Amino acid sequence: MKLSAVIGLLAASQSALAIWPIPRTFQQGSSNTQAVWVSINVAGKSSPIVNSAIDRYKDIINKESFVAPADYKRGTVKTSGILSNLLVSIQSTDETLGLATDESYTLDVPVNGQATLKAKTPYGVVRGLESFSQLVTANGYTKAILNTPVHIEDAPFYVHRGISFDTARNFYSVNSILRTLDAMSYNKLNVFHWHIVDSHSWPVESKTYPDLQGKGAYSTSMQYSYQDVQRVIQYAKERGIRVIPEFDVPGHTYIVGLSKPEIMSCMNKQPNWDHFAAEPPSGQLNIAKPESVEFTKNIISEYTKLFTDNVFHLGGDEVNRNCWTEDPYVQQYLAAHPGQDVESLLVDYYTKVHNYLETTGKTAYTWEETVFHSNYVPNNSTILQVWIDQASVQKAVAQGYRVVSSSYDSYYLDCGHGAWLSNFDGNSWCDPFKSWMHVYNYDVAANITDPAQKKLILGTEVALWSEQSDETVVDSRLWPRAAAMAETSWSGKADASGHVRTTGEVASRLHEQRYRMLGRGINAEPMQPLWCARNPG
Ligand code: CP6
Repeated sequence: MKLSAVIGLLAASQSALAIWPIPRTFQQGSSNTQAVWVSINVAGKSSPIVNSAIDRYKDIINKESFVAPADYKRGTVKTSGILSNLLVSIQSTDETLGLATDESYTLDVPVNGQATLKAKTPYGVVRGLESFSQLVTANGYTKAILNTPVHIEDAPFYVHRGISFDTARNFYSVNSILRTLDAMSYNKLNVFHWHIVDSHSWPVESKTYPDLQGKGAYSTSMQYSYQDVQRVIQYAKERGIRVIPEFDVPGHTYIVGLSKPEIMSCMNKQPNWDHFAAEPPSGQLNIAKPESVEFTKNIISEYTKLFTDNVFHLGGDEVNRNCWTEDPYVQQYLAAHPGQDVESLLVDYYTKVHNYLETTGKTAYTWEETVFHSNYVPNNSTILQVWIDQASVQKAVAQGYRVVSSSYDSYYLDCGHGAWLSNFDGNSWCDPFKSWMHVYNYDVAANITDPAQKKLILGTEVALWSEQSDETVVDSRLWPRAAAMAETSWSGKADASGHVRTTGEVASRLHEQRYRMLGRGINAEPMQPLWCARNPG
């Protein structure tokens, strides 16, 4: 029998390892182990991250009596051993969270006795506990781990596995963000890219320019205080999730103009907004004014302190030239400065802003246009987030940049929800809806063969642009499609023997993960009739 056929059988049967995303390598046996009340203890040194993860997962495991839909008719399995305890150990208590964080772990569940979870760092424990929690299934009136002994050696394929989350077009409560972080941890995602401001609103507190949120938040309740942000960062950290903020400049900044009109160009042009911006309202920082650079530096100075991650996103997407070439101030400035033009002003702006970010010790993260649609050449430590097409990934690594892909064609989860502007024809280029299978099939490394170039691919992010979403729909917009990306980013496209997993092989396991998430309070949308899972094969 071909290996792919065997894997297909496994995926459709009850003996498949019930973990999403699937571990890189694992072996399992044919016994079952009773797991009535699971205690978890630490051997040797511990850390706050480890302790809080253990508390969390004890709760999840002992409260939850998850039974996969395919197992409803299984009945009670015979167990031949009893799990007495899970013993956790770490090599290092270092809680630094960043691109270099080691998330690997080894998990052993014997038929009888004590299970062990070994990791290099506290975050490996976080990932291993998630896997362990997914092994525990309801078994009649008790619980069991099936197919023991289980041996898992796991580590992520990509170091950067994230969600771009836009809280500017519509507002999300802190609670809905925390719930999203929980859901991310259930899928081993580790980057919350917080597209926190955009032209439509500025919900985050600014101590430097209080009017930014004073005039830019939708309401006094639709704001994130410093405390809120710190709570999100701490909650994320406990789940091994980095919070990377984006302050998108110089485009997508109409909202800044409400409090600082003197540094703006093409504010709110009507009715031909589309001559000046990708979506209304138009407005960009006036790059001919030194005050715009000063403003941006002050924003960077303030928020590099509030947001602790070592990476800081500076936007740079969808900059519109007409906004400046038709601005009377820019025209006057250029007339008085022969040899300069809008392109040189933009390079000058990016140079000053990126150089300033560097003085804070942080790494710049930026949309691909900063490099591909301007003459600016940032240094090679800059991380590019590409979204336009697959060729962008190839271009980025060929030029030596580290890259994260959010290809709109595969990873824009907002696509396919219809027009939101009265003058749209109803068929935007972002249609159609991206199914979980479409998301799963995307290969960020397609057509890249040079190992040195492959190494520059840091990972992937799905994007939830929020023109048509807020917390009322966030769970179903994100899940299970973000989980589909999570598996390809954690597990890679292929298994240990090189077989590229197909959507047909993984469907039932993702279906289970969707039910697991429902059980944990995440309203992930259905993938298929429940009947399919109850009548496998
Ligand atoms: N907002 C910002 C957006 C988009 C981008 N940046 C976007 C562009 C095209 C599509 C969907 C979203 N709404 N700030 C592009 C990076 Cl199809």
